[in-house]
Amino acid sequence: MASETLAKLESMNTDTMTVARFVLEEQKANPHATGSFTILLQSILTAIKAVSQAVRRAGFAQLHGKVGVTNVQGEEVAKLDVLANDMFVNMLKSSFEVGLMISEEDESVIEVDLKHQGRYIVCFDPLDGSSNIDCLVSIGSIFSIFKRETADPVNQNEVLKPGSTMIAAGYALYGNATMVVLTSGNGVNGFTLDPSIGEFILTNPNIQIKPKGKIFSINEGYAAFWEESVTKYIHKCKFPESGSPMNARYVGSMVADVHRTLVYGGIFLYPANKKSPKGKLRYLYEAAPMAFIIEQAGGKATTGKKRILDVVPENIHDRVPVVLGSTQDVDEYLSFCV
Ligand code: AHM
Ligand code: MG
Repeated sequence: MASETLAKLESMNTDTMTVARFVLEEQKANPHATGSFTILLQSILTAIKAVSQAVRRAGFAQLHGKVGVTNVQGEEVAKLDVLANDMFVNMLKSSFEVGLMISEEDESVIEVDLKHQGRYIVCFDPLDGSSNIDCLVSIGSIFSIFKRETADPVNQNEVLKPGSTMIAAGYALYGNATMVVLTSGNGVNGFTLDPSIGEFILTNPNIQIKPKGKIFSINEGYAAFWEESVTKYIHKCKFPESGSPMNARYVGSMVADVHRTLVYGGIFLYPANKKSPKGKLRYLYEAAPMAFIIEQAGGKATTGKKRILDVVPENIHDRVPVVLGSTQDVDEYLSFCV
């Protein structure tokens, strides 16, 4: 065999760890597992692949722009928001594993018909970072998974529980590659979509966040409305008593800002301000899943008053202030919150 061909063959990994294989292996290690979680996750990953493809093709397929209506949050809905939501809802329904869904795009809970009902509750933001869609800046999807405690008819109050009862969470980042980051309470792993085979491959095993970072991330356009604790903390990031000032980075897509924080370390803040006393980010499908991932990677996530995962939402679209990232950075922020 020609040496060039041999070299090519040797450089190909014939034993790649796909996300399906990874989850299956985790499931096999649990003697009580039934395989239903693997099926559920598979349906989410299929939705993510479809959304990723739609995001990449949006420019050719007339998928940029708004549809001309506002959602439950009072925000203008983008065409891709609608498409991504439909993909998530349809894939999840057809998995036969979900009883109830909460989507950022739907005012009410989405009950799955009896024929398709399963044991899980999934909350999701099908396309996060809507304001960045049309200018091609990174966007993402976020989801949290809870397990139903009863076989009774589904009830929306079942999901008004602290984030600490979540069994798994993840996000997809549609950036310069598509990556899925997952936790089921046993560490955090990142899988990159290999478009040539249509599979997510384990590329970032056991992600750990640095204890201290060099980047702070906040929308400074709201500085006039910040609480004093935020103003003082951000001032300290820029003018520390000792050492170098921190760098500022803010994408405006939570998935991108959180992913950077996870990979490079530092702190991401979307705190309360005088105009938005609960901040902007929604608990069930933005704040809580990201908090779970950050904690599982060794970081910290707080509202400024309490651990995010200890918050009990009163409504399905509740908002909550979010400060998360490297433990020492978040602790320093907390030292200003008295
Ligand atoms: P969306 O779900 O409508 O896209 O809004 C959530 C997004 C987050 O991704 C991001 O962190 C935040 O809104 C940015 O908001 P702002 O423009 O106020 O800084
Ligand atoms: Mg969102």
